[in-house]
Amino acid sequence: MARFRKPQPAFAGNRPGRPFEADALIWGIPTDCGAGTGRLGAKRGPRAVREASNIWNTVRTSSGFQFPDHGSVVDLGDVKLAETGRAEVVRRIAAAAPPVEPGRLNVMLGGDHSVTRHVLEAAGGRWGLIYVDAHPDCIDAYDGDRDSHACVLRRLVESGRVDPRRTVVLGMRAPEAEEVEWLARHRVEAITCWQIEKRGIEAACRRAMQVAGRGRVYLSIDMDTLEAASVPGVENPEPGGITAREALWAMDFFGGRVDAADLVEVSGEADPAGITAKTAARMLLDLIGAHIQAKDAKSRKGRRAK
Ligand SMILES: [Mn+2]
Repeated sequence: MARFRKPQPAFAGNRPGRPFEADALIWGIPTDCGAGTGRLGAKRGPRAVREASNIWNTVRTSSGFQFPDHGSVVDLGDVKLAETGRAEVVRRIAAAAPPVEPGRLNVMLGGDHSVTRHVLEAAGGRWGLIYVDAHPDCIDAYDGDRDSHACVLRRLVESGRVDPRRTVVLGMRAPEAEEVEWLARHRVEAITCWQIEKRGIEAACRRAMQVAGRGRVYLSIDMDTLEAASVPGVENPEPGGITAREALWAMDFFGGRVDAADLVEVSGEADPAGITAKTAARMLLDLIGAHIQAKDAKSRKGRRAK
């Protein structure tokens, strides 16, 4: 049985290709199975972001780099999910998750943030984690639910899948008291929006990479990190976030440095002008473009050395 449903349309109009020769892989998990702390709609996120990625005439990054000419991006489509039952959703994610391989940026499109946990569990190993989110998602249970998107980081540290000493929350501004206490106890570093305002986005991103580096690094982007005005279509909008410009800068910085990434919590329903999906699409273009540019530069350097 095919594990993916063909994307309609594919991300950034990319042509179908052989996934195992691609520079970047995109795949979606259209579910709300861990949501419920705010508005719903994240299951329509992958489709909304793909549609938004197809509104430009040429596929380029914010700096003008046109990556389809330099590298290949393959969109595998969405994991086929049963409408009922979280256990079945988790099982299907585990069966479909493409392996993370060196040099091929693996990008998952959510879905609510709970899917990040299942993706990392499927990947195996131990990871450094850059968790870009207004909320640190480390309460023990939300309304009795330990698999809620509000508990992701805590479960990942408990299972050993991520190393708390190599984990950093970036763009935090609305933690619960219980979360502040948990972060301190596990010595998980959090860089708040106030610190980003003071030190600048570059220093914040460099610090995040310094914490998470030395080993494989996963970048998880909850769109609610951005200022609520630029992302009205998320489940829990939070005022006071980073600007879209800072978010794009961060994508350009991280694209050549991380092994796998996801972008979650775009609500396909609560996005009146489609601006949340458009911002997300632009962020992904910059992330993937930076990855391909870094790969290009590395191979040119390798050729010169011969
Ligand atoms: Mn989150």
